[in-house]
Amino acid sequence: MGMPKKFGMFVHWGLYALTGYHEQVRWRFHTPRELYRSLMDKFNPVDYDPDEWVKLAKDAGMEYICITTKHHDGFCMFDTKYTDFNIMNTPFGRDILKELADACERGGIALSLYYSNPDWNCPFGYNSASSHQMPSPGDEEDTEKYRAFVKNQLRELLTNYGRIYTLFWDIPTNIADPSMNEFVRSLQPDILINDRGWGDKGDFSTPERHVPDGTKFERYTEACQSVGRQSWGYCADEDYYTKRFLTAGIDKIRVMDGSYLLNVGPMPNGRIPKRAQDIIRSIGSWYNNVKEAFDAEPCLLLEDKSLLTTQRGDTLYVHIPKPLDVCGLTLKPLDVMPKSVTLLNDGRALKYAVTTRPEDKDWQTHIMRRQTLHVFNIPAEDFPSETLVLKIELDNEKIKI
Ligand code: FHN
Repeated sequence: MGMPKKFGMFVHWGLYALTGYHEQVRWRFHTPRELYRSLMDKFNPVDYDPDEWVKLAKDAGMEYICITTKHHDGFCMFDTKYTDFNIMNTPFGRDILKELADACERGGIALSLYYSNPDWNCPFGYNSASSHQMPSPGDEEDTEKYRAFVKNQLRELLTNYGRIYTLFWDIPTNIADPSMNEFVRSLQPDILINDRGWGDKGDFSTPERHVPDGTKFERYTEACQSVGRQSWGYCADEDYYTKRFLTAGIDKIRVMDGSYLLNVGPMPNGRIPKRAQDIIRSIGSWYNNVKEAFDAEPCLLLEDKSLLTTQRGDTLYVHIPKPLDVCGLTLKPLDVMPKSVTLLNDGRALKYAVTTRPEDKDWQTHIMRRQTLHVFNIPAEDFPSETLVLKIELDNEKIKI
């Protein structure tokens, strides 16, 4: 049984968007802290419209939005009393997170929070036990003081913005402190917490930018990926992934009963890049057409290992992540005559038969080998860039192999 919400939109947004390069731009360019902080004076996303973000996500079949409240650079996209390095001290001067939380409430979509353990702005945030650190001259490692700082910010985040679905800690601290997640749960008892916090494996695993092998996840799992390869934050020259690549990954994660968090990086003006919006809409159209195939158990391993299958009662779903070279498919060793075969990608009915194909005839003995279910005229060329999913309805047959 997977996580309650299956598909979400990840949002990496902060001062780094101004550079159009990468969310870790400060680290990559070794930018001194004060110079980077001066970006605050330029951040004024006047076109920010969280209702537009919520609509984009909901129309795509997404059930939650997870936003970076604070990335490694330490800049806070929310009104916090514990550092001046926050959105209220920019020309924009409004609480981005509060406006998103309100839009999520209006739109009936859940809100999740990303919080970075590394904090490059905090003079006592350096953690020699972890990665992604960027101390500045004069900083002093003080884990106790930083832990208190984090708890103070968590209290703000988990008190002031309504119900929070998940907490996405980022970059494990490698410091074992169960009190941190206990503190989180004391403020939001129903929250789900990931495995990147303070020495705690949390409620769910977080494979990132890859699809694990296997047939079904053994624990709650939220896989995350971005619409582009270069960056999670806004990148002006992004290498966007193809629809085929993204739908194949989403399909496999969802077949394994994982959830999928697909990321966009909004621009400095607050709008999600058009290309990213187009990808979310296109992926969403596919997802809405095929998602019933994920409300099913992974099952039946067909001889063709490139095909995935899921089953719910008398309904079998065949997932075809790779491009078809031919428009027919023999589903060995399936030899059950179905009531119907449908292509979920557009709902059309497909011709099928249980038949012996020429390659199944033993020409020496002319003995027909086993009959199998064959599906004809699959319109593979009408869907060159998305994972195809067949829905096969059987007659009170439980598929057993
Ligand atoms: O270093 C970060 C990275 O910038 C991005 O936020 C990803 C998203 O999960 N997390 C870390 C890399 O694993």
